Amino acid sequence: MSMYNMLLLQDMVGWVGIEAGLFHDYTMMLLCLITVGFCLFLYFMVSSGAYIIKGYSSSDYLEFTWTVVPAFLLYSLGVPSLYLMYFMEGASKYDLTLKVIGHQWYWSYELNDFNSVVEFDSYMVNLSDLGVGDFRLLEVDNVVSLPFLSKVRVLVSSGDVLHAWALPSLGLKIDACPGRLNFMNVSCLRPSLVFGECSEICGVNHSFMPIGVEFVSWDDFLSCYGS
Ligand SMILES: [Cu+2]
Repeated sequence: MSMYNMLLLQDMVGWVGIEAGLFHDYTMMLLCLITVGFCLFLYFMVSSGAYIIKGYSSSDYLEFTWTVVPAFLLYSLGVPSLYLMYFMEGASKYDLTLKVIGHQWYWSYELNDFNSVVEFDSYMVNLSDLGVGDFRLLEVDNVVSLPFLSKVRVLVSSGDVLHAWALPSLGLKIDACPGRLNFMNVSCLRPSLVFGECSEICGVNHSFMPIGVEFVSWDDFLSCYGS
């Protein structure tokens, strides 16, 4: 989870998050190289006194370079970006479906793969009810349990206004729009408890509708919700 002194992304627990983290690092590396390279170029140009534009008019070599180099840089960003986009589409077969409905200001969840429908609401735990070691503004009364190392399809919608269901440590975020069903794949690599928050300003208590998901083994998952 994110801490107050963190500068970069959280430790990722899912493939999409890991790939997104790698892409982030790669992009930052390119940006730093370009910035440092450009600053060095400017420095040497200015310090050598060769910065007079006149000397560079109609330079085929220069025009070729400033076309090819940015094109190559954009290409090297675009290819992994497209790869990541299709990677996030994920599998077309699922082990499980979780329905998430955003409300002002709580989340309700539904699992339909069992004999009877499992439905529950998830509210934030009030500050006065927090125990020692609990996370302020992140703890919820009903955590969603999902099996790890499995493909979970999450269907997201809203009962009132726009919300967004986000789990930063999985690299996932999806809008919850009223009258529309969005879906994404959630897959976690190891047992973990992940937190998220509503990521679309949805009203006065927008900051107080956190998301809590725990990834457990199939046995624990089935014993939690029944077979
Ligand atoms: Cu919201």
